[in-house]
Amino acid sequence: MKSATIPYTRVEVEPGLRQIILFEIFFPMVLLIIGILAGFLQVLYRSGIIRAQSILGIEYYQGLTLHGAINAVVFTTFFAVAFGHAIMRFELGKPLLIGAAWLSLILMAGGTLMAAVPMLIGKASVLYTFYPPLRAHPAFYIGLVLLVVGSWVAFFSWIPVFQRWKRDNPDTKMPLGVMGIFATFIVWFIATIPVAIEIIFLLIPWSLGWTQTVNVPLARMLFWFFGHPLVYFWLLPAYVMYYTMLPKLAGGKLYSDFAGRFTFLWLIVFSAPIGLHHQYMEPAISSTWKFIHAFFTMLVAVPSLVTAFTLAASMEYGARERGGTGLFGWWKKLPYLDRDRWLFGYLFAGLFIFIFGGITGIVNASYNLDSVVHNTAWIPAHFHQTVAGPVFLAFIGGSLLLLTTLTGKEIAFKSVNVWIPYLWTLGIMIFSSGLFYGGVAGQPRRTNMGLTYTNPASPLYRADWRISEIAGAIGGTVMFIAMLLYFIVFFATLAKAKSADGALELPVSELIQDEDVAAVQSLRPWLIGAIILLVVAYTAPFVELARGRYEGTPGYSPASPVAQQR
Ligand code: HAS
Repeated sequence: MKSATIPYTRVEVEPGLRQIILFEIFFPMVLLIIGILAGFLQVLYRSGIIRAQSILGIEYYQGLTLHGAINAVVFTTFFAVAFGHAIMRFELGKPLLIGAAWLSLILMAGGTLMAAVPMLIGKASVLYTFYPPLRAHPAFYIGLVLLVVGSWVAFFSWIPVFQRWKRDNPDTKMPLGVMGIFATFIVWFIATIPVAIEIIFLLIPWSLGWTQTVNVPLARMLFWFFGHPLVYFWLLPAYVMYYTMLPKLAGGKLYSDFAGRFTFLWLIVFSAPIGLHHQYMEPAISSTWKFIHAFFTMLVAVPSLVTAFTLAASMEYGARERGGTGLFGWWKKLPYLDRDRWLFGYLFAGLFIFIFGGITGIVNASYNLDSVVHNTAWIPAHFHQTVAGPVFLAFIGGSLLLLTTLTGKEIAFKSVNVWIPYLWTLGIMIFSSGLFYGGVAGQPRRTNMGLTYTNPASPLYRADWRISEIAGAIGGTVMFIAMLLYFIVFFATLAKAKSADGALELPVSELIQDEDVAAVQSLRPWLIGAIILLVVAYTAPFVELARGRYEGTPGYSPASPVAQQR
C-alpha cells in the first residue's frame, strides 16, 4: 500500500467549520493572556520580588491553578481539537460532521467557563492536578468533565468521515497526519476514563458534601493513570506537525513514513501503563509495580529517539538540497529566520528545547534518581522543557498558522514574529537552568518562597538557593516578553484586513522513503496491545490499594493546615 499523495496544499473549508476552528483558536488565546500573566507572577513570588500571599487580588495558589489549568489543560485541549478538525478536513478532503463539531465546541467552551468561575473567585485553588484532599467547588469538576466530553464528541465525529474516505480509497494508507490525530485522541480517550471515574465517583460527591471523606491514594492513582498519557496527548499533535510539516518547511522531505507511523502507534501502547513513575515516593504502592512502570517508561522514550533521528535526517536532506555541505556545515542552510517559512523557527526551537526536556525525563524515570528530584523545582524545569517547549511552541505556531490560513490574512509584524520562538527558547533555557539547579539543591516546587526561603527576614531564608531563583526570574521575564510579542502579532493579525480568501493551506512534506510495512498500517493491533498492557500494569496496584483499607480524608484548602469545616 502506498501513501496518499495529497494533490493539493489548499483545501476550501465550509464556513461553519471555519468559524468553529477559528473560535477554538481565539477563545483559549484570550484565556492564555491570564495564564501567562499568572505564570509571570509565579517567578516573581518565588524569587522574592513579590513578598506577599496575593497580588492583583489573586492569591498565590489561585494564580498557580489558573496558570496550570489554562496553559496545560484548556489551551492544549482546544488546540488539539481545532487542529484535529483541520487535519481531518485537509487530509481526507471530505466535509466533517458540522453538527457534532458545534456540539463539541459548546460543551468545551461551556465547561471551561464553568470551571473558570470558581478558579477566578478563589473557590478552586487546587492546582492543575487537583489532588485531594485539596477540595474545589463542584462547578470546577463538572466544568472539567464537560470540557473532556466535548473533546470526545469531536473525536468520535471524525470516525465516520474516515470510514467514508477508506471506502473511497481502499488501497491507500491512512494519511500520516490522520493517523497522528487518531493516535492523539485514542491516547486521550484512554487517559480520560480513569480521571472521569476519579471525578465522577470520588471528587464530585465529596465536593457536594454527599460523602465526608475521600480515598486519597486511590484518587491519586486514578489521576496519574490519566496524567501521564495526558503528556503524550500534548506531544502528539506537535509530532504531527513535526512529521508532516517540518521537513517541507526545511526545504526537504520526510526521511521515513514508517518512523512517523511507528512513533504514533508506539505512543498509543506505552503512554498509559507508566503512570506510577509519578508516584515512586507513594507509600501505598509496592516497589515491584513501580519498577515495572519504570521499565515501561524507558520504552516510551524510544519513539522520541526515533523522532530525533528522523527529523534530523529530514532537515539535513532539506539543507543539502538548499546547498548545505560538510558534516556540520549544512546546519547553516536551514531557514531559521525566513519570514515566509516562519513556522520552521517555532518547530525547530521546540526540538532544541526537547533535547534537554527528554534527557531530564529519563533522569526522572530512573526511580533512584527521582528520589533526589521528586517534588523539587527540578520537576517544573523538566516540564517547561517539554510541554512549554516543543508542545507550546508548536501550538502557538499552529494557532497562528490556522488563523492566517483560515482568515486569508497576512501575518502582522513578520520581522518580530520570526524572533519570538528563539526569545522564548532563551527564556526557557535560563529559567529551567535555574530551577534544575535549585531542584538538585532541594528547593521545593509549588511554594510561595518569597514569604520564606527567598526572604532574608525569614528564619527559613536560604542564601544558597538565591542564584537559582534569580535565574528563574530572569528567564521567566524573557519568556513573558516573548509572549507579549506573540500576543501583539496574533491580535494584530486578527485585526488586519484579509488579503485572500480563507482556506486550509498547509505545508505538506513529501517522503524520501515510503515503506510498506503492514504492522504500522492499522490502529487495531496497537489498541489491543495498549489494553493488554494497561490490564497488566494496573490490576495489581489497584488490588493492593483495595486491600490497604485507607481511611478517608476530609477536605483541605491550600491556605490552611486544618481540615475544612462544611
Ligand atoms: Fe515528563 C514529570 C518522565 C516526556 C511532561 N513530565 C512530568 C510532569 C510533566 C511532564 C507536566 O519518570 C510533571 C507532572 C506534575 O505536575 O507532577 N517525561 C518523562 C520521560 C519522558 C517525558 C521518560 N514529560 C514528557 C513530555 C511531557 C512531559 C513529552 C509534556 C509534553 N516526567 C517523567 C517522570 C516524571 C515526569 C518520571 C515524574 C517526576 C516526579 O518525580 O514527579 C520521555 O518521553 C522523554 C523522551 C524524549 C527524548 C528527547 C528526544 C529529542 C528530540 C529532539 C531532537 C532535536 C533535534 C534538533 C533533531 C528522548 C525529539 C537538533 C538541533 C540542534 C541545534 C542540535
